[in-house]
Amino acid sequence: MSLLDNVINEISQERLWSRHLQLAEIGATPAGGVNRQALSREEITARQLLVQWSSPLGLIPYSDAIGNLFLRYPGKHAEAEPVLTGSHIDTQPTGGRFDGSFGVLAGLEIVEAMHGAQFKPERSIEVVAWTNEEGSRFAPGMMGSALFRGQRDLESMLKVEDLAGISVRESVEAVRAAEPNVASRSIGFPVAAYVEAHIEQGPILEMQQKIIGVVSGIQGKRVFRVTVQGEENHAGTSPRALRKDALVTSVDMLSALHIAMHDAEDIVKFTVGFLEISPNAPSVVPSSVHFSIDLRHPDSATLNALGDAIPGLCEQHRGPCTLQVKELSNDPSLEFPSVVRDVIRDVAVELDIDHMDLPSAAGHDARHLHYVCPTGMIFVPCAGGISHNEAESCKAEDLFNGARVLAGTIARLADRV
Ligand code: HGY
Ligand code: MN
Ligand code: MN
Repeated sequence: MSLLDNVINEISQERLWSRHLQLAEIGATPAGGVNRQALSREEITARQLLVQWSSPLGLIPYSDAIGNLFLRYPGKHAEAEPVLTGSHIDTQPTGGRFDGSFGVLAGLEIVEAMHGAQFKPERSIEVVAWTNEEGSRFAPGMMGSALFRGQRDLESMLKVEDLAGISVRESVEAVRAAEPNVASRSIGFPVAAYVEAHIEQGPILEMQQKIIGVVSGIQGKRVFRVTVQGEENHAGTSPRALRKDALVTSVDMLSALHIAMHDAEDIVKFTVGFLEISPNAPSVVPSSVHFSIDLRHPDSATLNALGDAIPGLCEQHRGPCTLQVKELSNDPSLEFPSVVRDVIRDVAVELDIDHMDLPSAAGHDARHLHYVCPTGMIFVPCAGGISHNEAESCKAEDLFNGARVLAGTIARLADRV
């Protein structure tokens, strides 16, 4: 047996599964999901558990100024750029047990297997949990990986606040204060390769009865935040002609947007998932509405054209209100390089695991790492393709096979110098 076989044989389905269940207890919801939002008290507890699991393996923990957490498994050449693998452990408020967590726990599992097989790669391997992938508590999402890439400015991200007025800055400070044993490092460093394992969050693998998805790329996404400002008034006394009802205006705007973004083929994905009315009182004419727009399309030119139309459409339908349309992120579609996809596919073939190539309709931190180093992704199925839902569910055996393919892929990439 080769050393690589020894590593793959050390992957434990039972350990990997039980860690998913243990991690899911932190922020567990009554409906069986997880609410562990970015930089929350729950995420602090989850990070401590990761560090605790990694310490018997001799992994060295680091975090940076946005709170990205790295667990380093040293290779033979300390000075060589490391290979990174991981994902995120923050969730949507009604998130599932596997979105993000699988990539981080699979990363931990493969270094545990390497440690067990006494496999020391040429390059160091780092398991990473990126900060605020979901972008639910603090927008925009993928804050940690975007900053790592150098796409955003740290100061402006630290100023972002949640709905309660708590800033990213004070939240990161709380996270890092709770981790006195985690060394500090600066944001962004050279990386040899990045591979992220993730649940598909869509139905294709399950429908095709495949276990591994070799991800070809990620579809483009633009995110907007719209503010409609009207005027608070009395629900019984104010005449319609004098009202500046921010909700009536928003409903009209949303209807126009919905019609404009509709395509018969169902390729355009247009979602308004967040809407906040103020003062949100039954007998008060709403004075302001904030809503989000999540727009996705695999063709960057189409995404650009549709996204560029949004401010004008909103303006046409603003009625008596004032309007602010702010674009929070604009990421084009991308294709991962064959140099990583080929390794993933080769490993799946060698392990005799059913696989297929497919694009990612969801966004991932791998989007940003793509601009740092050769990057790829490994998908495993989830039941019914359901995700961003407390009912999200996966089979232990699929996670196990995903980790086996990840182990082979990372071991190979980390042995290239
Ligand atoms: O919505 C997204 O695709 C991101 O992964 N949260
Ligand atoms: Mn995710
Ligand atoms: Mn998600």
